[in-house]
Amino acid sequence: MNLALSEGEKIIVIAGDLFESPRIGHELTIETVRTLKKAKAEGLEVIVTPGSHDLTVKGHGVLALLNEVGLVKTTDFVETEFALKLKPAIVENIRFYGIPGFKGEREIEYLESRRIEYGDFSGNYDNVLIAHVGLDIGAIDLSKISPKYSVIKLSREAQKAIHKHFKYLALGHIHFPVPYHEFFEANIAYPGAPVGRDASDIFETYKLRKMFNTDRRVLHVKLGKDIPRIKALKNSFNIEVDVVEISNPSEAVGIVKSKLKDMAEKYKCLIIFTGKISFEKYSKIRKYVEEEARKHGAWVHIIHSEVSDEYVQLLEEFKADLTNIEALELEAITRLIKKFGVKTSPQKILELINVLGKEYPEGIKKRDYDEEIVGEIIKILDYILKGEK
Ligand SMILES: [Mn+2]
Repeated sequence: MNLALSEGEKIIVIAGDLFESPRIGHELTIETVRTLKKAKAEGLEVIVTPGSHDLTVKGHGVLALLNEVGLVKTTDFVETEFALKLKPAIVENIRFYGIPGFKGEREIEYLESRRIEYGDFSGNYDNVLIAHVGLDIGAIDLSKISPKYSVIKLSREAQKAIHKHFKYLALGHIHFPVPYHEFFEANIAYPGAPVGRDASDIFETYKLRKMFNTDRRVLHVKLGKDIPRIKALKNSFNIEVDVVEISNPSEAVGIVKSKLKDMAEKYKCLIIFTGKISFEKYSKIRKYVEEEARKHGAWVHIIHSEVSDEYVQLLEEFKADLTNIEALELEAITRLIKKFGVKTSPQKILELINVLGKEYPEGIKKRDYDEEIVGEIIKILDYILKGEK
């Protein structure tokens, strides 16, 4: 809001996933209403196209509520058997069409097969397409940023069909800024998430600052006669991130303390790698480190793996998150098998849990898969019951 006002602009576009889920709690709803009321009082219009996280099957999420009371304008859509029909939201001389993010990424299918009905392009309007979709726009190889980003390159025909009508494509869904430059001319771009939603995004913020020498942002888009001119309004959004590797347990608290002491921003985030420490010691220092973070009002994310080459090259964050969960599970299992006197290794029990937690892959018959899983479980149980280590 403030960044828009500082540029003298009156329209804010949110390209989806304003919220983590379509049904948020009352606290956040009230806070959002308050913020949007202020925006309205300042003369700001907020246009929102729902993202995959904002949508419910029947479209009754909190975004619909905000639209109903006039605090935002959501772009409308109807899915028919053959097509996605869009109804625009019009503000001043701009007509906004919006492609929402569906579960299972149907939106990209609609774009590629050109089964989107936009309706009206007449009159003296600039047409803008807001799209919550994972598109490869050629500016950067997103698979190198994180494997969580799956993007698809549209065929030339599909691209042509869009750019024929639209002066600009405001994209959402990808949390990394693409392109990440400060000034550029383009008819398509991802601003990226201003803050983000999880440890992986916080780590991306760190990488963005250290390796790309830039920051999180919103985009200021000037629709001129030709290709729009874009300026990145960079901002820390009050978030400070640091990364540290601890290789000696006795240094852990001291290092964390000194790192946190130097942080000046309101939201302090520290990502800690502990892969060089044995698992037993790791679970001990974790408690002390978390205690220290609480004292500083900071958020810490401890990853029990080593800082790898990948990290230097842009670390693949999901893997790190998962090893962390496994580490916590192992800790719990170790305690339980001691308590119950089970004679097996914690790794075997973890293996069992992982097999039981497998999801049905697509295109496989449930029954066949069940049989396969039962077979695997019997094998592991057999191993455990025979008391082998
Ligand atoms: Mn999304």
